[in-house]
Amino acid sequence: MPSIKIPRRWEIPESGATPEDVYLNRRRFLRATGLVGLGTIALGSSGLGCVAAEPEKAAQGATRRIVYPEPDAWKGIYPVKRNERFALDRLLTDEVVAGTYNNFYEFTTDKPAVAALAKGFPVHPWKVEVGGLVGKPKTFDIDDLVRTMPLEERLYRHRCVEAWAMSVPWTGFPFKALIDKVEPLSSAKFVRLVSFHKPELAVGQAMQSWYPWPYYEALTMAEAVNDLAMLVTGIYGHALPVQHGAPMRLVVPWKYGFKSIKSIVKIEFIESMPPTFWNDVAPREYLFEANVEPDVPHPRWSQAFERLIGTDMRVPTRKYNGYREHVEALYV
Ligand SMILES: Nc1nc2c(c(=O)[nH]1)N[C@H]1C(S)=C(S)[C@@H](COP(=O)(O)O)O[C@H]1N2
Ligand SMILES: [Mo]
Repeated sequence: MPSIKIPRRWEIPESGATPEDVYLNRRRFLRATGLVGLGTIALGSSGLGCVAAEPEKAAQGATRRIVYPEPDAWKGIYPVKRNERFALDRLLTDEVVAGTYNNFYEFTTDKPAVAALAKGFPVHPWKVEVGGLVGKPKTFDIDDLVRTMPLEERLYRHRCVEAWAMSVPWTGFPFKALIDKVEPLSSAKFVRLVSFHKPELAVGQAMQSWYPWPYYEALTMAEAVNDLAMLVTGIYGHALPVQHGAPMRLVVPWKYGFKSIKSIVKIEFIESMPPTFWNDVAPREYLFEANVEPDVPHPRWSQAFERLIGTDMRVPTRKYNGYREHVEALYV
């Protein structure tokens, strides 16, 4: 079991924020904690109550625009060529819909509020430590990864265990390309991935201290080197916005979304099956394997159908999320 760290302090992410961002973050924070009423009273008594309607409009505007990180080092990288082998049988999800409906508990459990709370979270510079049972452990700089790895765009379905789904154009490279660089030993049977731990900047990590931060996930080696498993650095022809897991996240589209860990800082090759975040939090509900299985209900809801976000459509869920031919050999 990973050690449970108690955050020492928390604050609303303000580094590099404009006054409007700060205001927005406070409102989001108040809403996320159910303190909106109190906040309104406080604002009213300090004489700011009279402008309450305007910032609410600003808040809406701010969440309708997706903020893509654009450090100089990534200039000219996106968009990249699409790999037509990964086609979709359904429409792409609207970019703003996907970017304003996020699961990223480090910021908040309130999906529409993640983008605003994540805005300004520093994703550059960023390092990813890759080690464990490998011949060539190495700490990679994200700038080197996006410059040297074979980036391609793929259209993938995404199925959250909560029974909503989307289809998005990810940009990234096969996980296998990174694995090959570090030369895993034959004793490596699993690969474990870890997200950042910054409760001073990620208010959800600070406030929800009962979760075993940082977020951690894992795959078997065979899953990690599967053709579909991607390390993703971009979406919709841009660098990943923070809410989607900047600067680099995993995408394993035949598994429930919680396996696709965001904002990775560490990748470790190990011998035996490690614990994973959601399996530790609720072992009856979230399994290590977590393959999309329409016939296996969650203890509290059916997994037979999924809601396509941004539409009124409810469609049948497919085994392995429609990727049977790519992955079924892994599970015989
Ligand atoms: N670090 C981290 N990674 C995470 C999560 C999270 O809360 N923290 N949520 C997961 C879940 S449940 C889903 S459905 C997807 C959502 O990705 P999206 O916001 O890009 O759609 O991210 C996954 N990766
Ligand atoms: Mo999810």
